[in-house]
Amino acid sequence: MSDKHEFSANGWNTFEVRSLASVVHFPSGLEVKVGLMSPDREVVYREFRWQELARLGAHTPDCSYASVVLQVPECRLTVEFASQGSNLAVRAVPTRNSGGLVPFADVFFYRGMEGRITCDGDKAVADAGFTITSPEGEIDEQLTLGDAVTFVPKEGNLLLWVSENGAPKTAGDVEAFIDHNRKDAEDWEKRFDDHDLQTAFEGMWRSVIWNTIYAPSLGRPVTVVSRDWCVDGNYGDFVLFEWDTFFSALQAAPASRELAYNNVRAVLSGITERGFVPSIFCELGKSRDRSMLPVGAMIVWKLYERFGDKEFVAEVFPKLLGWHRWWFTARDGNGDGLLEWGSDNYPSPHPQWQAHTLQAARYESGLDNSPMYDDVVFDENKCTMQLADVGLNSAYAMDAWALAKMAEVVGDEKLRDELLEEHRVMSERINNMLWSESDGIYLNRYWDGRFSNRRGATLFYPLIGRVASVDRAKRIVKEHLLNENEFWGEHVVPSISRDDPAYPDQEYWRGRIWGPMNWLVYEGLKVPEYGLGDVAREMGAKCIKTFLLEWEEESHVHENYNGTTGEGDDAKYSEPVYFWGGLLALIGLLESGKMGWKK
Ligand SMILES: [Ca+2]
Ligand SMILES: [Ca+2]
Repeated sequence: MSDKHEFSANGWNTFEVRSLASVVHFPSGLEVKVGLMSPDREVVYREFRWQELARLGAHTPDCSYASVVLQVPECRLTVEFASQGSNLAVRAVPTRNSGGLVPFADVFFYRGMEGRITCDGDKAVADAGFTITSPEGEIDEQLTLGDAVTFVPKEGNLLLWVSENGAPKTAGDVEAFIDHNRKDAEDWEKRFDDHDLQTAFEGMWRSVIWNTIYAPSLGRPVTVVSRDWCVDGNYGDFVLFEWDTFFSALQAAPASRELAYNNVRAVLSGITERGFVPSIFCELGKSRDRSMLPVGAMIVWKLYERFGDKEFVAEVFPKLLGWHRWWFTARDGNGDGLLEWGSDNYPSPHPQWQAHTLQAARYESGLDNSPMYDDVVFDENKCTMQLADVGLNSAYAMDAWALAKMAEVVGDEKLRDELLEEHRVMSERINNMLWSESDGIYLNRYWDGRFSNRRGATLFYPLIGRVASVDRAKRIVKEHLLNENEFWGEHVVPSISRDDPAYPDQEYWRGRIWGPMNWLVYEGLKVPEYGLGDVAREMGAKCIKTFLLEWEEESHVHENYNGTTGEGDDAKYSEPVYFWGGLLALIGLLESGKMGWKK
């Protein structure tokens, strides 16, 4: 494990949510933002979002190097940032340039941060002792917006050099500095000899680090699902969905322990007064009415398996345990010992979020429009659905199991035994009440006793929850997961069975493939006692293939993928660079056995 380039909240990084072509220095707040202007120096582009993305380049956690290729109608623009300590070099190179556009750089202080920058001949000086120069460039006072200083090249490409009390450099020096850091970053990123695995690793990691932004209202950097969601959206300057954010930690872990920890800490900092991690935590507030699938303890356990860090387990354990204990105070509406999804009667900070409705309870499931909940009644008095959910109950059992492992790590054997007993009791209930012998699978069950026949991939969660007996696990996998009329196929695992009437919708949780769901199914196959390693291997290979289709073609890491074709862009609701599509890559990489992760 290399921590040569370990992530830090301080230093230069691509933390500015408003543009992919910018870097900010913390704690000073100095920012450099690259834009494009016309040959007669009219600004044409000042910010770049996912829509302008052509290729996400290499990016070390500490931003010793980061590059991105952008595409606008007139040209392609390659932007590179290289840093070492407080020093920063920037290079922006347009190609295929039909409009003759010229790159420029605004240098200013990040919104809300104190700082002054002034021109001094052909250089600029900024608070905190920074000197900014552009070898073979000049300052253009006409272009400048507000308190910025704007640098333009005299001809050709833009080069910029920022240093703390440092001397200006020649163009050759700056280019050599950038080239050196690029080579070093490529060496750092190189993990696999196999081309497909290496490419998948790059996509998985880059989708995380490029979605890591600084949120002024949170006062720290954090990985958000998709950075564009935090620009003028419904959430404010950051948004942390519960399971998404824990998964961002899992996905960051192969490249950066500190970013993984940072994201776990950030999501846990949103815990509500009642002790649960809210479904939504953002600048506008929290969803105090609801939580989401409890994956936190299992993911922290996975981080422990990778890093062996007892201190971190001890740090987060009390919060995870408190959240675990909230579920039965609020989500067993009919008192039968099984949990239902729900939403309490708390005001919603945003009209789109809803609260105390069936839709809000569906949001708690994380599976917003899953056909599994099409015919369910929301019980307003109990604040839950009138349906016991296999996925939720199995995740609760998984949570108890993972917390028991953590209790052992922190040396509390009594608590460990209590949690193991809780896991046993919960498993017994699920086995007694949610198993359908005639169907050979666990099924969601209405309060009136009927089984629901809407089959989602959550019905495989009794494996990762270690709820299923070996016989039942093998039977579910053989008869359902590997059944091509239901869940198996070229691309796996569809969120709803292929023979469900809603599968052809291919819209969101109506049939599409999702990284987090796949990881929960995959890890179930890896439970040693089940002996399903062959199926896991096949699944790993399929996941890599699906992931590479979009990543290699368009640098896309999709929110979700078509269950039949593996496409990402064919649906209205599938963000193009939403990090957790990278969990498909992670599954294949874990399966390769070359990831440095204890199994
Ligand atoms: Ca119940
Ligand atoms: Ca595509």
